[in-house]
Amino acid sequence: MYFITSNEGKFREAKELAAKYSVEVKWLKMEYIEPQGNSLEEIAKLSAEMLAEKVDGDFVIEDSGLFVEALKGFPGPYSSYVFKTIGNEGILKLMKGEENRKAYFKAVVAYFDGKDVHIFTGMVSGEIAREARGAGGFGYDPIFLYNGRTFAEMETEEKNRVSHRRRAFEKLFMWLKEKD
Ligand code: ITT
Repeated sequence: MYFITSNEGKFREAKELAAKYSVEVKWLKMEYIEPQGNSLEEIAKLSAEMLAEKVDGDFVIEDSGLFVEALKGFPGPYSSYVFKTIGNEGILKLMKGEENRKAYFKAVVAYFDGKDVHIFTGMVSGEIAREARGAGGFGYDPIFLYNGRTFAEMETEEKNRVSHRRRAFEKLFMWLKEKD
């Protein structure tokens, strides 16, 4: 199946996960205009419905985000824009002096089977680090602490064992297997 995304990091992780379920995921590198929505679920569903009009066959997309408790869930559905604008340094600045560092990543995978859109979600809880650390991963990984290390300090394989993306994609792959 095709994974439509402009984000190489997302694709790399999904491809590695898919291989464990003998699913082949191909990259359809494409940036699409995301519809407005209040939740990742809503945005993912609307995006998949929009893309279904343009793309032949089945495909998958993923909308994800970082939700910081002390910032009342910000950047949440706006994670992509916030990353491109203020980035990790901006989030660290907003969190300066804040003792509650709790945050979670959420991923919403929308699979279009040629007829209907199916939604699968995954989450991982962690904390916002005090400074950026690590050179791996992508996006907010250098500031997301999980068990004392940032996601950017882990190999893809290790991050894939616990990540929001893994949990969401695993649900999709299990569902596909059961359907066969
Ligand atoms: P597409 O919409 O083209 O798939 P995108 O990067 O714009 O790519 P989103 O709209 O889903 O993706 O935005 C998610 C944002 O959250 C984006 O800035 C990512 O870098 C970040 N993000 C998502 N998953 C992440 C992860 O596992 N680690 C670090 N940052 C992540």
